[in-house]
Amino acid sequence: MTAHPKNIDIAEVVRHDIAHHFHPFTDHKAFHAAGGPRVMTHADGVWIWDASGNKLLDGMAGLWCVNVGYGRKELAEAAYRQMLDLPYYNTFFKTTTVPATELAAKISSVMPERFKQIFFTNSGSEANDTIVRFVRHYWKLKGKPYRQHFIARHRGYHGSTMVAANLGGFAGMHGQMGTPFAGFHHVQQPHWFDFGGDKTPEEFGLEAAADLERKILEVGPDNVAAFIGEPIQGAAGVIIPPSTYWPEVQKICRKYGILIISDEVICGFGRTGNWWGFQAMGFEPDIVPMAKGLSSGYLPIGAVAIADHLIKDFFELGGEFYHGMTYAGHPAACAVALKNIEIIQSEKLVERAFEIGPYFKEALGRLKDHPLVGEVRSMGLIGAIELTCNKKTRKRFREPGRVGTMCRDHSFKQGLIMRACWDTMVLSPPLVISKKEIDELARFAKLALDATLADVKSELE
Ligand code: PXG
Repeated sequence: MTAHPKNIDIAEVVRHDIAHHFHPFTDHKAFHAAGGPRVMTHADGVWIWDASGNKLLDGMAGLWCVNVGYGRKELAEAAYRQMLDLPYYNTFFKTTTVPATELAAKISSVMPERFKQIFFTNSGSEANDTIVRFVRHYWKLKGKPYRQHFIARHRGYHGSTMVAANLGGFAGMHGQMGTPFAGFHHVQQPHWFDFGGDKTPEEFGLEAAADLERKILEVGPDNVAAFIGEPIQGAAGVIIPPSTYWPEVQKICRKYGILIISDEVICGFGRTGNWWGFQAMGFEPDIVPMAKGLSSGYLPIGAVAIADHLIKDFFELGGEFYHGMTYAGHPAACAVALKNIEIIQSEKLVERAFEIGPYFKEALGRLKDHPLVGEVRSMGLIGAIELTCNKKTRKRFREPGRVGTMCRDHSFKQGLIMRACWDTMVLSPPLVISKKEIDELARFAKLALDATLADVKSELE
């Protein structure tokens, strides 16, 4: 597969895009000044083509989501068949559809025993909104209406709806959305590279967890409803916490009776070489939001899994839960997600990510000696390359994000889609990536680093 078979008038698409398309997370002035969008047209496996015929290795699986890779006919067929049978029906008012019910059962079957009930949404953001609604009502039912506060991490990412952005710890998002909601708090992220100083990663992991306890005591232990965290923070730059962090967080939450929410929107469905990130990190959550890898991005869908001990009281005492979206449990999205999980199971993609993880780590490890690289880290098929102007002290370049963006742009030119989270280069390829493709990925990344080095050599210390 090379150029797209259809004849596309790229110039016209770009013109229309600039004239009419308001993009998410985009500085439009700069974007338009740079000539508008790169138009993606088709993809297969780990490869994606743009309208000019450039072939790129998609090191980000779209936006951390195309776990089974591109070009899966079975998923297109599942949507097609379901749309002919029943394109839409709701799951309100005591009705269901076959795919919605089958998918709920399937998700439950790949989770620990206690997760039997699944609530459907259309995205990860909606999943996290749902959780805040659920948890606040839950604590009222339990006779503790004061447990309303949520604690999350600085630079945690939990979505872009108002509530999800409040849970998230992105100062830029908070700054634009008006007064942040009361009751959302943020604590130290377990990012040793930036904040660990002279401590060992293990010491720093405990220190980051201690910041959670400090915040709990500040808010008042009885006022805290839940702690939410991504097992590995994705959008913050693939922050893999030190081994001491999550077990300590769990201990602290249990000590004060605080619920644990494991945001599995990126880590779920095999990304870390385990079905769930909480299994990789060794903790046991009460609530699990998921999206992305649930359908490998082929159709939009999200979900929330809730443990039995919460569900029991909620169903018994809660009455009607006044919450739900028109497209919750959309039949076509559910049919695709169901088939997607079947593919993950039949092709053993979780086990595959686990087995190929060390090869990915070794390939990234070859970049460690590069003058720009302060650290590389990975787990399963998610990884990061930290850029620094001083390898010894781990100092960052001036103007966060400037050098990362350069590196990302060079990476595109070399044929690799690698994303920059400020000055951390991140990778999260489809779980079907082969060893040969991992070698290519590392080779392209090295070329991108070399080209970036040529631009910033004078700034190295
Ligand atoms: N939780 C996590 C951990 C996420 O990564 C969401 C929730 C929200 O999901 P939806 O489906 O509402 O987008 C996400 C989404 C980036 C980037 O720049 C990451 C996400 C979304 C957009 C951009 O890395 N993650």
